[in-house]
Amino acid sequence: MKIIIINGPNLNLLGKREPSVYGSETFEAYFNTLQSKYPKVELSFFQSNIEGELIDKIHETGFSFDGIILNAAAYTHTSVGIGDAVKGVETPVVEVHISNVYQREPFRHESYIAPNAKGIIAGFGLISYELALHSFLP
Ligand code: CA2
Repeated sequence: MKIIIINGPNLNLLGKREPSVYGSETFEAYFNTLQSKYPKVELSFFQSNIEGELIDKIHETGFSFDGIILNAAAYTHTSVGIGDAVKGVETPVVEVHISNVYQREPFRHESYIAPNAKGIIAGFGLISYELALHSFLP
């Protein structure tokens, strides 16, 4: 089973800034733990701060992978382009957020991805990614 985690803008700062909101673990460290916990899953990871690169990666993996776990970060709330990319591919996409976006500012309550997502997981810290992974397991 091939699953990719795609992270959007500023998530490269995880573990380095704002630990009260996003925790103190880097994503690379969390990803290594996740990979070793699920050795049968072919797990890959991509992060970009650039909207078009995120769209390209959704296109590149969206017809051959079994699942996309997408934290589009701030682009979740602004990007018609990423929303359209999610709609346009065959691979199911689970929208993930580390924080509970519904406890935060109203602009974070909107998502251009949610209408075409398989499901949404928010508010469980980095464990949100593992919960999303579970949704793809047999
Ligand atoms: O809770 C999430 O996962 C978010 O997708 C994170 C985004 C935010 O814009 C969304 O509303 C919710 C922000 C990611 C920024 O990540 C940082 C991590 C460490 C330090 C600074 C930013």
